[in-house]
Amino acid sequence: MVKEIDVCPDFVPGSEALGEIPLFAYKGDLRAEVGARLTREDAIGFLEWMLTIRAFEQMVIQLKDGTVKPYDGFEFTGATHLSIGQEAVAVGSIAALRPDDYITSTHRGHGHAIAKGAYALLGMSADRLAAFLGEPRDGRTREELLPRALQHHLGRTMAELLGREDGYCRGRGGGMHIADFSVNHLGANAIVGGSLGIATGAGLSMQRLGLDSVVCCLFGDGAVNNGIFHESCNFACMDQLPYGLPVIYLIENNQYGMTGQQVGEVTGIDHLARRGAAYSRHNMHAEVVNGMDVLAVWDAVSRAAQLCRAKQGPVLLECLTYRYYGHSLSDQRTKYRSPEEEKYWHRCDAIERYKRSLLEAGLMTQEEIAAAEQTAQARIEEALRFAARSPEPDPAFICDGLFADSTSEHIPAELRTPPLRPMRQYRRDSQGRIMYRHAICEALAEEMERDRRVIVYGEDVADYGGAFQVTVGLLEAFGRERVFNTPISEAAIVGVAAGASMTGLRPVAEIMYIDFLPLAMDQVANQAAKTRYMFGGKATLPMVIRTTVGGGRGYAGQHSQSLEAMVTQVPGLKVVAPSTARDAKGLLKTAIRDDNPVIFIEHQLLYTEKDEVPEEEYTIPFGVAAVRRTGTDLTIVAYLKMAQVALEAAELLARDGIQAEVVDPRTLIPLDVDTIAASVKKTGRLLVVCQAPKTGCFGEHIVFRVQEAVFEHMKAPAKIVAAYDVPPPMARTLEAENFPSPERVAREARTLLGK
Ligand SMILES: Cc1ncc(C[n+]2csc(CCOP(=O)(O)OP(=O)(O)O)c2C)c(N)n1
Repeated sequence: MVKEIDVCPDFVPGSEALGEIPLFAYKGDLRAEVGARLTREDAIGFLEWMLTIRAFEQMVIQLKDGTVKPYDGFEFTGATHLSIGQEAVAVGSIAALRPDDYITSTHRGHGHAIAKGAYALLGMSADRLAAFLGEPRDGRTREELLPRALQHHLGRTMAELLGREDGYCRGRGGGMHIADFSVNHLGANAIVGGSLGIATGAGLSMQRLGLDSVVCCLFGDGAVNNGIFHESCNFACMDQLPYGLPVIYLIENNQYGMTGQQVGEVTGIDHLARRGAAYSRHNMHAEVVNGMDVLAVWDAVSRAAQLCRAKQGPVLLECLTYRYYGHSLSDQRTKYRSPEEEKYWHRCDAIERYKRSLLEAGLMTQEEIAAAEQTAQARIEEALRFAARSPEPDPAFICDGLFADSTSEHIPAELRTPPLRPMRQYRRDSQGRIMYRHAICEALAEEMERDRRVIVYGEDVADYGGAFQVTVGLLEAFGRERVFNTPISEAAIVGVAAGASMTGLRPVAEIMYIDFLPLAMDQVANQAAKTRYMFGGKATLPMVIRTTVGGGRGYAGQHSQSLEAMVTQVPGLKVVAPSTARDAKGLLKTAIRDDNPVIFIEHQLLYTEKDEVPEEEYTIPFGVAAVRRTGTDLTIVAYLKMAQVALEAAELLARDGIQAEVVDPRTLIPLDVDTIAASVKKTGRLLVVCQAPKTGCFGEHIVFRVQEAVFEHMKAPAKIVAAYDVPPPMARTLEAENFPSPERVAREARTLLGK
């Protein structure tokens, strides 16, 4: 489809005006705010939660240095990234959000988790508080339940820090990875910048599902120099979206990465907020905020949330603050920063400053402030007692929570949405066959019609129909709301899918070549794959990443690799590799309905291959291999294009009277070891064909699993026919040598049989 916008030459001299980015614009004071935008309780709550966060982290120091031992023999393990000094950012930002707004957080996220949970509980009814406590309400009022719920929240947070079963993530995440999906905390992230794509995806969900929640993505100054920051901000601002995504990107600028200083060292700018000028015509409403003033942060985030809800997001805020301790408690901060610098920041401590404001405004007395401090301390001590009593996770359940066993197989009929225009029907030939790429398109169209939460996006997939013409017609049928192009931003493509899938959509995203997946590997391996297990088995991520393997066309090292082993070794992903049109359709439909991240690998050399594909509805389950050809002399295992190569090799062998059985696993994770092993038990010999280089290829895993299962039935060592351990070369002769051929497979099979 020809694009609506013509891009014509326009060489008129002029200059780009970037506009101003306000610095420290907040002029309000507490006296004026109370009664206007804040209640007295709100104002006191700011102090209460800043004190609680500080008391929590001071307890971490004592646990680490051994001054506090909750029981004999206690030894602190795990990370100690403290945010002492930064409390105003956590409390000011989260107090400005609604309980149904989302946050993402960082390795320095105790404060974010405490504030998000607390402000969510403060907004809950008595019934919900009782449910949070896991108790019957028994006629108790909200006022009776709230203090216990807040205490339980702190207990669960501390329990996670100590790696206990009652922790928010059942001890699977620890202090660096706390999340509570029930209050829309989408997770702390120990990968610098790791949550930016997720937050952007959550913003996409809000936009596409017509919800008016906003997403506040909290991250450190170090993340601003990471590629995913750029990809996410650009994604959230792109003109193609109906309006900018409702995301507040909040830089918690505590002046240092680990030791790296943003200003004067690792960037060339004075304020990181200036980066906003690169992404939208109004600089993403960027603003620099005094992060040591809880009111200034609360004001900025309140205005940012308003902008987002008014469909004018996203917003970029830079809150200047300081961490009083090192990067972690093991870091020697005096090696890289001066005592004078620390002294200056301590002088504008957010808690002390705010106490003065409360006193000056007559909202609290000295005695009330002292009592609030004692309450905070007592709550943390009680939280520690709770955590220490909580059991350690039972090793017998180590695999609990890796995969969701749910699917969208049974969904309400109202999710069905007919296409805007009828989708083109692919006509079967006289043998009922259609092409592999058309079968994939049919699967996408059927699933989009069946469930309006399914969206399709990727580079060039909309108007053009994708680099391989697989998605042709989907834009016309389902509209740009559900089929859209992305920038060339592989990390954001996957990160957005993760965030969108965690918040209500069922995205199917395309990475054009598997060779480009390494650009997105943090999002694939550390985010999508880990989110469920690491956060205690609670999130579901119904997302599919469709990608392709090439080869055989002289495209050389960066467009011909078979990188499936890069994803099969990451727990938390399912990996599908269909070799026929029928399988491609049935397996893709299963993938879209699965509540787990699926990497769906297609083969470019199969796109025009035809196969019989039923017209009636069907799906194919994961973990069920197909025996493509029966035989008695050896078993050949192969998938994707190699399954076809194996079948051709079997024909060559048959001419010599050798009967090969060909097994196509169809899904690599889960792998149907039983079917493959049963075949080898029968034939006694195994040959695996892989397009990937031999060292570390998935075939090695298949061989290992088979010998583990049926070694005593094997008449000879297994063989692997694979590519050489080199990048795929371009020259015709070299590529032909590298790419396993039927002749080579047949030759190796004969050797295996001693012929
Ligand atoms: C991608 C990545 N690179 C490096 C690290 C190691 N590391 C952990 S925290 C950190 C500093 C992060 O600085 P910033 O983003 O400013 O957050 P802060 O620690 O200051 O809160 C570094 C380098 C990491 N966890 N992830």
